[in-house]
Amino acid sequence: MKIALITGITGQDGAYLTEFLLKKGYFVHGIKRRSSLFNTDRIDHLYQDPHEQKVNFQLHYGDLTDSTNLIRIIQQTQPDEIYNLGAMSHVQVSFETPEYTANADGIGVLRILEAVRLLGLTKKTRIYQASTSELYGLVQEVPQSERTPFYPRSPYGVAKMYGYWITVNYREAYDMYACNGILFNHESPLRGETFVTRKITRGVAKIALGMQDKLFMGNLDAKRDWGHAKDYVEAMWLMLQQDTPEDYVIATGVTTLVRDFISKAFAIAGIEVEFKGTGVDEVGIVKSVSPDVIGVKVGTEVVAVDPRYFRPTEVELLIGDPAKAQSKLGWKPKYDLDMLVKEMVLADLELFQREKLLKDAGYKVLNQFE
Ligand code: NDP
Ligand code: GDR
Repeated sequence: MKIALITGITGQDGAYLTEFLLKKGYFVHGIKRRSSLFNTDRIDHLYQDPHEQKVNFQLHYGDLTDSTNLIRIIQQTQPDEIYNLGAMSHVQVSFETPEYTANADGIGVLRILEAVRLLGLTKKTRIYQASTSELYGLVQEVPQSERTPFYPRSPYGVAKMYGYWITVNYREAYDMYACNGILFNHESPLRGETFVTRKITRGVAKIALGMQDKLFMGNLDAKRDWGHAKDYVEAMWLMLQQDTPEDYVIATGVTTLVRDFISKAFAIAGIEVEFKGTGVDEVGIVKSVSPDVIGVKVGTEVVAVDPRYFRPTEVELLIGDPAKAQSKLGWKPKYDLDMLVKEMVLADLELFQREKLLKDAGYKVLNQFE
């Protein structure tokens, strides 16, 4: 039985990758952070009682900023594959917490590589590093490939650039099997609520159900190459199954404006929105509504711009060239953007329909401080 160790197991990709590896027959170890509330929602359905026999999934407390604990966990688990997905992954938040981001997202990668080297596991353990299209930052060329120069535009991107190069350096210096997956944006119903796609699909669902009036957005002109996380975790695994370790771009090759993602999401909920105005004065107005939508009326303003969500330096355009992954890994995404948006909007409609039903039935969470 192969053994995998996943950092960032409680995140979006960690959840999909765990499910994928368990199906392949792996024993999966995951590192979760201690938090004051439960933070394992995304993987609770995979939980196995450690008192049972035949357990093949186990969580360990840890943090990428603590090498002592990484060395101990790697020593205890002796993984064949490490997937380093843990990171402070929000670009805008990295402007607020730049030093922490550098520590977790940059030096954290070094800690993993060094732990494997110090423990004498360089020939046994293969390492996947979660690199990112944010490395490209300010546009140098399109589409962006493995050969495109980097120009990161945020503390997150800069920290990830260190992670990228230290992975390449350890591969070359110590002959380690270590790969960078340069993944473009990938989303799902499990996406964190403050990333743009999930913020939109949650907002659209609430607006359609009459639970929210408006969606306040940042830069509507940004363009992203969006794929589905389920497809992308398969690419991570494929990278670690090759004869030689290499770096790969994982993307769909299609780019879309934030504004168009919003229109698509509203359309799934039965609401046609048209955009008017420019810059901070741009708004999205309801043009038509299908008869079963109760929450909105034609002519209502449902999208507005709030400059609070603008970034000090923005990445305007991302579009990836997945040719190498297609030819060498045989990787091909199963989802396109329309399938992704539909899955996300329907999942959020279901989520908030349940919440609304409870509220309408008079259910109220008791607040001990009231
Ligand atoms: P999420 O934000 O959903 O998950 C991040 C995970 O990292 C969470 O489990 C989080 O724990 C954990 N984490 C955060 N800080 C630390 C730390 N100091 N020590 C240990 N664990 C930590 O991200 P995604 O699943 O979307 O992304 C996975 C990885 O891929 C990240 O490294 C991200 O930067 C990278 N990436 C993501 C892309 C995307 O579009 N999704 C594209 C390209 C790269 P907790 O749950 O406790 O917060
Ligand atoms: P990104 O994702 O920065 O590409 O990083 P995000 O979804 O946060 O932003 C995408 C684009 O949308 C614009 N935008 C907004 N973004 C957010 N979050 N909220 C808004 O209200 C809003 N309005 C417009 C942003 O300015 C940006 O241009 C993600 C993360 O998962 C990283 O960890 C990963 O490395 C990259 O994708 C690839």
